[in-house]
Amino acid sequence: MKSFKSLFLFGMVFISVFAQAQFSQKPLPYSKESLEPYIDAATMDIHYNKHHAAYVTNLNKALEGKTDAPKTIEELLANVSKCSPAVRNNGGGHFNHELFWSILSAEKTAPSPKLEKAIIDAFGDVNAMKEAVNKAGLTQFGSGWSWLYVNSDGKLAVCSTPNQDNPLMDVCQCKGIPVLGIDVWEHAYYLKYQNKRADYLNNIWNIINWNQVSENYEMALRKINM
Ligand code: MN3
Repeated sequence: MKSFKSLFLFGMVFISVFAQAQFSQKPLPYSKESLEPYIDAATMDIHYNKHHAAYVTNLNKALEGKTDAPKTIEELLANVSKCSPAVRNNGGGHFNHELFWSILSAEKTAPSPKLEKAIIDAFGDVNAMKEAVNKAGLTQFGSGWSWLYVNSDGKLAVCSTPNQDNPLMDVCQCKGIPVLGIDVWEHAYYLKYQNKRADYLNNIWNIINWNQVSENYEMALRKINM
């Protein structure tokens, strides 16, 4: 009995010392056809099953043996300046895509009254916010993301980031908590829109899951005020 107990304790210590973060993709919350005609099924399939999947595989590979690395993706990104470029690119890629899938939906939704008020306070009206997000996405040179995020003052703001960076990263110029992110890498739109990034950005507002964005806004406010 005693030896069983010590074996158990040894096992627990072994697990806690050698446990490392293993990240995985959440299933898509809708079928890959459901966002058509705005995002086609082939793009969704390749984007989720190839691009996003590769970020997760490569993130887990980059963290192999790094037992002292933060265990949550948010913590990892907040300390990404101490990590390898592979962790920055693939950790960002994983977080950004999980957010992206969750803020899209074929269902018609609208911003919560609280989010709408915050948008009006920051941008004047909802259309001006959309224009700001589109402009940030359109002027992002090469691959990157356009963000609506809550800054450290608890205000909504817009910025774009290159590659797979995001406002959670300690290396990012604009810091805060993203509530909505639009992927402007060509792999997100090229099959349907070819070089017309502006058309993709204009169309994506037809499939925004405002219920999720409103929830993200509430969660961001809670975190900022913590
Ligand atoms: Mn992508």
